[in-house]
Formats: sequence, structure tokens, C-alpha cells
Amino acid sequence: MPLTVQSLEVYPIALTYVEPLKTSFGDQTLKAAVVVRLCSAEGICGWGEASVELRPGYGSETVGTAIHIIRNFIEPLLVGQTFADPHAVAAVLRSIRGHHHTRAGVEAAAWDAFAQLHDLSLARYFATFLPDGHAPRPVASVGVSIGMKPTIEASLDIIRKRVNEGYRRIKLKIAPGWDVELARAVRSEFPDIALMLDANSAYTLRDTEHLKQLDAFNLLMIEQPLGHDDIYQHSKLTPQLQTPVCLDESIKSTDDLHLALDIGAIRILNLKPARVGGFSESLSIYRVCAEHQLPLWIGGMMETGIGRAANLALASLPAVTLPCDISATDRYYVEDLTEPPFTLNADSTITVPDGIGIGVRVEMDRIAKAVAAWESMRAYV
Ligand code: OSB
Ligand code: MG
Repeated sequence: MPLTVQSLEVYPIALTYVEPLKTSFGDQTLKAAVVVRLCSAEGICGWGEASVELRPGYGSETVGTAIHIIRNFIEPLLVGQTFADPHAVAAVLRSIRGHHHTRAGVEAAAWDAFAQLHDLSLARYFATFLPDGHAPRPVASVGVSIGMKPTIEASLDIIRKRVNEGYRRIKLKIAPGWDVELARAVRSEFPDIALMLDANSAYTLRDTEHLKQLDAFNLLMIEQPLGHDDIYQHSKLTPQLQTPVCLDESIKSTDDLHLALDIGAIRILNLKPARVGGFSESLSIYRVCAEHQLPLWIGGMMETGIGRAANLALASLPAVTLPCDISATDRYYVEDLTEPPFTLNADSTITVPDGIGIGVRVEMDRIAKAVAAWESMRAYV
């Protein structure tokens, strides 16, 4: 069933976080992103989220670059064109180099529209592009990501709160000077919790002996210890740590993953659809993980309900073997852009929407409020 793109709308949004996420690359106090609506000549509209940021910190893209690329380059490529499926949309978007988060947001809107056209939930629609045996599960296993705090006691407070809420996997952001003692304190209070650390590229190979101290704490993994664009140096570190090394930032494509596997740089993958340029590339990476039995989980960019619903659909697929960075709505926002809110089940899972497309309702009045909030900031335009 083909789809003809009629219009592409962009909504730059700002939302206040319930709890900011301080990482080794900076303090993220405010959610900024670009929400995309793609409408077809058949009258179907799909939603996507370009999870760009206020500043180029995690990735290189911002709200301003996303709007520039969509308006000037993506819109002319897509509008008026007819596509057989979302992979065909992705193929056209690949003619634009870089700008993965932006392309992913537009492509996600196309995936939502196509899933609706086929009368399927996004999770079921994904499975139609996979071999037999990859039917979605009704729930996705999840954890929560916790930023750097002023004191270890403050970290313990928030971990207690999250554990009481039912999260069974805790991820802590680390950086030099905020690592070994933190892990020791958390382990002594929570000897059995699934615990992992995310360095967001804060270390170098010279820190190898220091990082080996983390092996004492029975960690699920350490995420992206070295350079944000490095694979080679990780291949030197990974075999020296007992703690499995998970790559995030430096795996931007299926080719990157093949390289990392070949040279022994990676033991776990954090797959963020935004980082790799969308769900088309994500499904390709998913298949490589399944073939190599590489442990896989779906990461997050503190998405609004639009991006999170789509990430949950991917997280429902069976080769996703570890808890994902997809938390309940109340961990991120007082009022999200979508309804109903995502809530945490007692077994640290979130139920995957089974309505058609992304399966959540986008509240237009809240989009308007979030756009007004972005515009009132007059930031970086
Ligand atoms: O490194 O995983 C990361 C958020 C923004 C930028 C980078 C990262 C993150 C997270 C968010 O950890 C996790 C979530 O969305 O819940
Ligand atoms: Mg990370």
C-alpha cells in the first residue's frame, strides 16, 4: 500500500523536566525537540519526534539545525512523492548526510502513517519487516536513568525513590571523580539491584586502571566510557574490563556495529533510533544483534510521549534482551504531549501501546503550549 506525502509540519517544542539529567557533557535542564507531523494525500497523519537538543552536547544537532534541514532539504525531497513503504522514505532521506536525529524524526512520522495505513500497531508493523519469530511482546522491560547529583546521599535518595516506584534497573551517570565511590555506596545499600553506569565519553585509555576498580561492583555494564566517535580505543579497553562495555554514542550505523563486533570493541549495544538515523537503520542493526546474539536494549533521549511510544514499539521486539531506557511519563514530565501517560507495571515493564500506529493520542493544545514555551525562550534561532 503506497503513501503520497502531502505535507510536513514542524513544531519546535520546549518542556520542563520533572528531574533534570546531568551528564558528563552538561546539565540538561530543559527538554527541547522538534515534533514532526507528516500528512498523506490519503488523509492519514503520522507523528515523529526529532530528539535534537538545546545545545549540541550528546549529538551535533539542535532545534535550529533540525528546522533548517527539514524545511530546506527534506520537505522538497518528500512532498508530492509516493513511497511504497517507510524503507523507501529512509532511502531518500539517506541522500542527506549526517543529521541522524532530524532524519529519524521525519522517518518516524512516516512509520506511524504507514502503520496506520496498514491498520497495525507500530510494533506489529515493525515485525512485518523481520523474519518469522520476531513477533512483538505485549510489554517492554525498562529501567531508569539518573543524572549526576551534588552528593552521594542525594543520589541514594533518588535511587530509593525509583526502587520504591518499581524500577528494577538503575543507570547512573558518571564522570571522573563521580564513579568508584558512588558505585560502592549504591552497591552497599542495594546489593542485588541491576546497576549500570553511563560515562558519556568522559574517560580515556589512560583511565584503564581506574576503570578496572568498577569490576568490584557486579555491574550490568558500563556505557560509552571512551570517545563519543571512537570504536578503536574501545577495542583496547573492552577486553581488559570484566564489566561488559556497552556502546552508545559511537555506533551510528550498521557498518559501525560490524566494525565494533569485528575488533572486539562491544559487548552490549544501546540502540537509539535517533542516533542511527531512524527505524529503518534500527531494524537493520536489530537483525545484526539477533544474528550475533549481541545483548541489545533501546536507549532514550528523554523523549516526549511521541518519541517514547515509537521506541517502546521497537523495545517490544524479542531480540531486545536487556531493560531499556524508557521510563514512565511521570519520570520526565508533569504534562506530556500525549495521552494516556505511560505507567510502570509492578514487574518493571511498560505496556506497549496496541492501538494503530504509535498508539497514543497527540494533544494539539499541549503541542501549542510547548511551541509557545519554545518561542518565548527566543533561544539559539
Ligand atoms: O547517554 O543515554 C544517554 C539522554 C540524553 C542524552 C544521552 C543519554 C540520555 C539518557 C536518557 O540517558 C535516558 C532516557 O531517555 O530515559
Ligand atoms: Mg548513553
